[in-house]
Amino acid sequence: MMQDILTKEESLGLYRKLVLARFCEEKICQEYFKDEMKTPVHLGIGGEGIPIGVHHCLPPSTKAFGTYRNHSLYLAMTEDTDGFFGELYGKRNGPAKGKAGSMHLSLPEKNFVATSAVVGTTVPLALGAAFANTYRGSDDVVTVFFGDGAVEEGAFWESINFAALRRLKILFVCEDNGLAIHTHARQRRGFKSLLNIVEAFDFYKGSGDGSDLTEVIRVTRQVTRQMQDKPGPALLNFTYHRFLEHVGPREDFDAGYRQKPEPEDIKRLDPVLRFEEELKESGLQAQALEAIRCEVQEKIDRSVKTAQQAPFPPPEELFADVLI
Ligand SMILES: Cc1ncc(C[n+]2csc(CCOP(=O)(O)OP(=O)(O)O)c2C)c(N)n1
Ligand SMILES: [Mg+2]
Repeated sequence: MMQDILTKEESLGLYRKLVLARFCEEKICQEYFKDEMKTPVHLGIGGEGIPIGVHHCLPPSTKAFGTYRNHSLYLAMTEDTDGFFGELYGKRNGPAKGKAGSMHLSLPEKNFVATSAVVGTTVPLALGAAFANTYRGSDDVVTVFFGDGAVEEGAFWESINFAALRRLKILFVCEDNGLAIHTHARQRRGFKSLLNIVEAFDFYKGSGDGSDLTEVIRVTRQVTRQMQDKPGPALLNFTYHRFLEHVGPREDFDAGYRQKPEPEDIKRLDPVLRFEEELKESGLQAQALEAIRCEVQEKIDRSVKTAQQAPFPPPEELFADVLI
């Protein structure tokens, strides 16, 4: 039950973040065809509950790393819609002054350290940050989000090994949609259970339905408590349904590699509808939720206008802030 683990204030804050992430991506879908956003977009519709829920359970000093499917994490950690859309439009008011685009969003001053288009690549970076914490005697946790495709990268297993060896306080979070582009996990993997293998490395572990924000929070709290009591790494695996194509704003069920969910399944697969249902069952008035939705939509519309009107970085700054 939601009320057993979340206060009313927390639930409303979480609903606001869910709606913020969802509405931002729906806005991208509406605007993308104008070809003003010069960036590929990997939309996370269906998976928003995972970064939002995990982030909710960790103290603000937690450094986070992620993938190119990073919008919900960025928004959960920063709520910075001006910077978000600025970056997507390639404008100077983006956190990377328009040079990163969607796939490399970061805001280190908010502990959102790095995301990348290269699969698995931020896993060893997060490991380094966790090692640095231990080295300095800091109690902070580091968290790294990655897709199930990253589990087939060598860097993932090397990182798991070192994290276990040094008992690092690092939380590995697999955002498991069962797909690497169009290829299902069963066509890619020579092993049966990721969680069982990782347990052999002496890890804390947890898993659940990532479409259920309350469950994400319950499982994450359990594991982070264990990490606090006796330092060590943990792996969380949350499943979810990717509603849209791998990259871009459309559905792609006509591509034939998977089936469109039945209408009666949508309520279960959609984390926003699911959380909304729970909020109503807990006695929250529909008007309170409507007020949040309106406020969030207005904020997003303002940020998109600001981004459209913002200047591009000037040509003389082409090589500024770039490592070459
Ligand atoms: C090292 C590397 N290999 C291959 C690719 C091409 N590629 C881009 S996304 C992707 C699938 C990754 O799937 P997953 O990690 O499950 O993330 P999802 O897109 O499902 O969120 C691949 C193979 C890449 N970007 N980087
Ligand atoms: Mg995947």
